[in-house]
Amino acid sequence: MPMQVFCYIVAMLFLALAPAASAEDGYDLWLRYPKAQEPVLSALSSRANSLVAPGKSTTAALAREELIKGIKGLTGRAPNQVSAPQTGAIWLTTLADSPDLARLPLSLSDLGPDGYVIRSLTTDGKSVTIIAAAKDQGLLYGVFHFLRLAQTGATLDQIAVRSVPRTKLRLLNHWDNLDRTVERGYSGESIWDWWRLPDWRGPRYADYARANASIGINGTVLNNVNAKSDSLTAPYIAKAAALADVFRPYGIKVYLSARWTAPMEIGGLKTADPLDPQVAAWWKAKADEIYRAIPDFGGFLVKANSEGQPGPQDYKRTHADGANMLAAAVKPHGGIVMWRAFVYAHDNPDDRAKQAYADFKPLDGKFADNVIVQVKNGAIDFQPREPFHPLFGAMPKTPLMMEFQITKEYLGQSTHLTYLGPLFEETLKSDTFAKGKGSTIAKVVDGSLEGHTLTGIAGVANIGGDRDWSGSIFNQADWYAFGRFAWNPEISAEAVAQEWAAQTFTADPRFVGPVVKMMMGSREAAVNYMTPLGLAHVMATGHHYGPAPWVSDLARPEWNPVYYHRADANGIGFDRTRSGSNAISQYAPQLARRLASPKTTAERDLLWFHHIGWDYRLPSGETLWTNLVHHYDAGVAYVGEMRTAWDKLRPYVDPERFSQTETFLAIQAREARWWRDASIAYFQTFSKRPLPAGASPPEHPLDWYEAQRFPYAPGNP
Ligand code: GCV
Repeated sequence: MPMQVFCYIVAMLFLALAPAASAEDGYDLWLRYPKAQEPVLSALSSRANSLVAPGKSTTAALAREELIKGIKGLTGRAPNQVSAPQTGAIWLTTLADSPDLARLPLSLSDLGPDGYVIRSLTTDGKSVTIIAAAKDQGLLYGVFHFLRLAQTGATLDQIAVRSVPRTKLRLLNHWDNLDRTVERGYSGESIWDWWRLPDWRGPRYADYARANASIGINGTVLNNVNAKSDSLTAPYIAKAAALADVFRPYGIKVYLSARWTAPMEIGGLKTADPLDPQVAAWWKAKADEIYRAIPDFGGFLVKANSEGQPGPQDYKRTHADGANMLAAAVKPHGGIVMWRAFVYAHDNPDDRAKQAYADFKPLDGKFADNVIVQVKNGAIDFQPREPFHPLFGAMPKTPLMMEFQITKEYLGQSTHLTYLGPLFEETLKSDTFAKGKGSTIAKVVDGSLEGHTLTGIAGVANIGGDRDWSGSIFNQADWYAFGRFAWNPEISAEAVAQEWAAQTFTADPRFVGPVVKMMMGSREAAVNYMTPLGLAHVMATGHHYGPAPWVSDLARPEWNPVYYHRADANGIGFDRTRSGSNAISQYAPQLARRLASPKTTAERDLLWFHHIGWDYRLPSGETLWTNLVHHYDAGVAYVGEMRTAWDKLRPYVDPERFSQTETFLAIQAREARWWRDASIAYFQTFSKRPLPAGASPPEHPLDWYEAQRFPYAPGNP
């Protein structure tokens, strides 16, 4: 036998016999179900050795299969499927499928369609674990909760969980375009293969739905809010319907962003005036057409009269006129309209942070009952830190939906490790004082403050075609946290980080402790090296990648970073008190009073609300200039600490995911330094103060930073 052939056969044999090495590329997210360690292994082996799961629906089958898959992965053995509860069984059922449940003290009646209970108890002398719900969807959520407990090493002996989501709409907003580009997407092309839909339904769609269901997400807006009318044509409705078919068993509804001028662009009408009967009839017929293809279609999301998008104001109508006309079209089918409050106009010279409130506050009480107004967490635009949007608490008669950005347009895009849990928590915990102390944003969005039942939270998705879905392993934590906060707006970011880290890597406390510590300080670090002390929107133009606080020549004043920081020889910051734009008057009087003085404004929001002199003394005794530089330094130092901490975690992480994170942290360290140096070089031209002792000078002169160009940075609109 010739040598080459012999070598080939040996190589083939070797490949065939070698254990299949499946690289940890992040595809499995937090649903990996690796072999459990003690004591979970023994607990699961004895408490999940058999399964009673009488449900017949597709969703009930998915719940059963997920449970089997999880237990098999965690214990090495699938549970036996049996027809009646026995000791060591998991009993996965609704009341309808197991009327015997009515005898048990489970209170299933007020669980709603999504809630569930998980209980260890003894019935007829048999010790079982019950996962019960009113509806099959609750079973699926309950299964994911049970597997989360097992994966995070929780004790499984005395489980007593009862969980009902606090919000009704838990939605991802995809800013995905029909050509598969993604606005502000940093994880590859869109996962929607529009071209090959509706025929080709790739396996990723079901995996996407499963991952979302595992964290309670129940809806997805498929297309960019900067919408094209084509999304509403028959071929694209058929494509959306194909996705809806895949998502339905997982409890995920499909929604579409609607372009306001669609009746003109694809309907042949001469106007898109919401009060024109022909326009209303066109939308009604369009809604009927969509519901014929997608009977459980969720409804429309609309960006109107904002950043060049058309809207009802083009016809001298209000946002309520527009929203209500669309709402009437979907109402007979049970649909809703999510109308965005992200508006600011090129011909309005007022502070951009005030404009949405000015437009929407007078409309309180004027929206139809199937309209929810979607408000970004802050009044400008998803900055590393913004005080909460003043509309929260100011529209008691209108349901308001929170909009967070999961994709990190302004927080380091795909490579910076900036865990967003603390941002979600900080916003949701903020007190609007709308009805006195304790009127938190969590209570506004879960409807409890004003008694609304149409409630929701939306997140601009960070999901794309990358194998790891989100552009980096740690960005998955933001998707995960979003789902967990949408389910319960009062959950803790730290607890969520612990859950995520334990499931995504290992539940070993020697890993979870340090990694959660890293994650918890990471967003503050980005605030420090990008926009400390309440600065905002000093990013480069267009792609928003990197610092450019010097930009001052763009067509609209509010597109320029100089508009936001207002640095001059006297100081820095945007005066939003009565001597300035008076944006503080849009907050409840109790809060507005506090914001009126720099002394009573939280330091983290100082320059958002006040123009402060360079030599102003902060409570620490430092001058503003010194403190500003120290914040930049603290941000850079934190990234260095994360690198050291990560390096020590090497023994707990597979090489693939370890090295991606290691490399991305190195990028972050380089870019944090760039942010710090560029900002200091620029602001020093105004402060004219020396750097505080010990602070290193910027690596390059200011003009070097100003000359940087990145024409191909990803995510550009
Ligand atoms: C979808 C910011 C982003 C835009 C985005 C817009 C919005 O301005 O930079 O890309 O457009 O917000 O939320 O509508």
